[in-house]
Amino acid sequence: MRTDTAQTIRLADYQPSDYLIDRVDLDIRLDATETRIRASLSLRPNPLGVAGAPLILDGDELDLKALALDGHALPAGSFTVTPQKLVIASPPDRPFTLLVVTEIDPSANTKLMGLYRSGGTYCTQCEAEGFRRITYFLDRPDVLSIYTTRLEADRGEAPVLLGNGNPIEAGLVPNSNRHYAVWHDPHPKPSYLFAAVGGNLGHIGRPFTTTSGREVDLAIYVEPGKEDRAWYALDALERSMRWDEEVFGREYDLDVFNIVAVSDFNMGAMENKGLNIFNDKYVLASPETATDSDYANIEAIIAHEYFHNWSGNRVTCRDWFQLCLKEGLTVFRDQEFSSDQRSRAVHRIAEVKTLRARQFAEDAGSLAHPVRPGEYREINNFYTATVYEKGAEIVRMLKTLVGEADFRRGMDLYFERFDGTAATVEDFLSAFEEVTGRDLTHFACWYSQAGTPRVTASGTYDAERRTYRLDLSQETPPTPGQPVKEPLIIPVLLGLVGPEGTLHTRSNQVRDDGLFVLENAAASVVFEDVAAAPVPSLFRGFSAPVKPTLDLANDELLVLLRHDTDPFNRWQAGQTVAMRLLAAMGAGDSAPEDDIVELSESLRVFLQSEAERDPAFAALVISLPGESDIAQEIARDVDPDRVHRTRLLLRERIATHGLTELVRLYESLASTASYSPDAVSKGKRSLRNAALELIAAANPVEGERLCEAQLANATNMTDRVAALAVITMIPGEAREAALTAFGEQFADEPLVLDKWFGLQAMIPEVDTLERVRALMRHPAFSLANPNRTRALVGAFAMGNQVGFHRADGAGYDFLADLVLQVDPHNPQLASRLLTSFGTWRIMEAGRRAHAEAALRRIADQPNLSRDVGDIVQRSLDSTG
Ligand code: B3K
Ligand code: ZN
Repeated sequence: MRTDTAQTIRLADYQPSDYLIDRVDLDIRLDATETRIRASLSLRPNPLGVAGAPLILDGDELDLKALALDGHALPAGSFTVTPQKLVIASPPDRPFTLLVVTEIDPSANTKLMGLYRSGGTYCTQCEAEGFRRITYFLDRPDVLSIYTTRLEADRGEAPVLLGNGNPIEAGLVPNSNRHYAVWHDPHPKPSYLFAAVGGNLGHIGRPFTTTSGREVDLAIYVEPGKEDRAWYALDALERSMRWDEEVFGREYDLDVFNIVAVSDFNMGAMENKGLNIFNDKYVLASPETATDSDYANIEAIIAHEYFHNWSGNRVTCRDWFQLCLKEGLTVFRDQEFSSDQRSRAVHRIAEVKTLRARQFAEDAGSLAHPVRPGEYREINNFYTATVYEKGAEIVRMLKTLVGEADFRRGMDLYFERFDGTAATVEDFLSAFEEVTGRDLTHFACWYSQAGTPRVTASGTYDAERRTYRLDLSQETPPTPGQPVKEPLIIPVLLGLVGPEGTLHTRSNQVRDDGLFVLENAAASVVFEDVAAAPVPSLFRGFSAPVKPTLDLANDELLVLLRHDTDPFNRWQAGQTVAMRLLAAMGAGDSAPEDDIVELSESLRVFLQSEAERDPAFAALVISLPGESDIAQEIARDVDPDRVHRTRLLLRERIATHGLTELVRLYESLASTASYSPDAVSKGKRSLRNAALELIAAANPVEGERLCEAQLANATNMTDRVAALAVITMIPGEAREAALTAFGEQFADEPLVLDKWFGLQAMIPEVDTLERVRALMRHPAFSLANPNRTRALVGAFAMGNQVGFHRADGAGYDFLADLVLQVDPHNPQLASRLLTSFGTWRIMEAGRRAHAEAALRRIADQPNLSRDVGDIVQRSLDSTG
């Protein structure tokens, strides 16, 4: 493998920049193949840098056309330039202006980093290091500048021209068919937040008045003709703005806020100052084309990018090691927003499901890394579940520890003190240390230590003394590069449960709200006045991102399912029992017949009492853990075929046991009301569709009939996709007919077609690979479009355990070939797909050997991108 260009960057080596750039004046003449950029940079030596150091500007595939310092062309010999770097050996030791003229070809930019074209629209993506693909620059987040951007383009090709900040001027270019617009952003920002858009776009919008009376023009730009589908996103934006004012005291700070939706985008969305750019998947929605989860994602991502305006933009990151400072915090903020807009308990369960499926798997696999990594070769490979989701859990734990009021005071202090600066994790924690007087040094280990801690708990009841003692201990497994771990500060929200619900007991080690803090490797908590042997309910609301092991019997867990006052732990109890059965059945132990009946009966009784009270919650309780969750739980020598069969078997048993109730439920939840994406309506649909899945598991013939009827009568995409997903799991002609009909009906709807590709890729059958290969020849398939590639190939590799991990290794070979095919034109997309090998070491020996061979084959290729080279090397290196 050639990774010679892959130099390792280390947090410990951080040095401030030797130069600063106070102002950036850009003049960008948009052209399909020859876009010219004149960048006038107001530079000065950084008092914190090395005096007299050379000025080294970053570039990436750039072509320098002109260079002048304070208006004079630089003499040859005083600078060196390559597509990657512009070095001025001895710049002046006073403020000076550098004019840099570059030319780029946006149409040839298939990496979708820097300035590129999506459809006919010019757009940018600069995080993390895309600005250097536009002009030579100090492309690092601790160089903050005030930007003025003049955009010029053909009036017909790009009637809309958008930049960061506020529009200050626009007009026609005399004697031409071109026009221009000038944008000024008064807030200093790093280059990764720069954005520009030019295109023929439709828009919707309306004014928003902030709490202090600032009038802001909100607008969302989309492909002409799709304007109607942007209203939900606009509504979500307004709710986000109001919520951030009310809950965090954060107000918007420009006269306009623009969002642009584009169809070719490497990720979800980007928080560029005043000009968010979105994958259209997270903007466009109509009942006929988007599902309930699409609506929920749009709401969450619109909020996330908006919240970055403070957590990320006003206070940015000193270096990329601090990525969690903006991402973990902003995920926490968007999760809180969604919880307030919807059901907190249901949302928490959904968050934890995602965390376990993605982050716990990452933390247990070859690519495990701390929330704040100590080193990287390619920063784009660190936009991970660990940085985002575990990063958010750390903020949530901090809030639990310091309490609601001090958390808000700490946040206020953080925003106030570090406004307009590039900050660190230590800066963030210092704000909370100051308002609480606590030392958070030990707590900070959560940022530097990878791996999911295991907490083991066991309880002893003393009937004579009426006391209950809980013994807790913690251990974090070794991860790549970190063999030995420190004990962490773990907030445990807990209570004791009896047949009437939570018991009122006393313990001087437990805070009034039920918080016990585990600070050492082991500790005990003693409760007094405990009248009868209780069942402990630990980690309520999932108060820490750990894996608890409880020595509770199944019937004790089922007491929690019935009686706990904490909804998260009610759900968790059912999942734990199911997981135990699945693991035992999958390990080949004899099927624990009594336990299966006991769980099935508990779920049946649960449905009778809860289905009506909280359908969304009920839907979660009756759904079994997924195949990859089960594989994670087994954790070694996994045979995905066996996991799949086991899960089908348990699902069938549970469904058959409760079939009468399930059919009744399915019928009673039919609705004739017009579609609304609100949480209550969504909950009813999700329970009805969960019931449909179970009915089909117990009786596939009846399942097929119901799916066909639902497909024929559905008035919205949620019910349509749910029925298609269920029928797709039943082999036979009915599913092929349903798939064909759906594909034809939505041939002109790219976002719906993505769902169609994805459902087929996830058919849990060994020969799905052949289906995927055939679909790659479908006229609508294209490797150039990230959404389409992820919909088919990503869904197969990440969402199909049986197909991707098939025993002959053909799934691995397929993905390896595909990664090598995508890498030259879009390394970020290729490396993201490659992360699906992250858990290869938990597979049984045969699969493991095939996976390793496929990885080695990639590693042996010359000219791998840094992105793919880094992932493949870490996947092979680790001892995990
Ligand atoms: N900050 C961007 C992600 C950028 C990814 C660069 N590879 C979106 C977000 O997290 O809000
Ligand atoms: Zn973010």
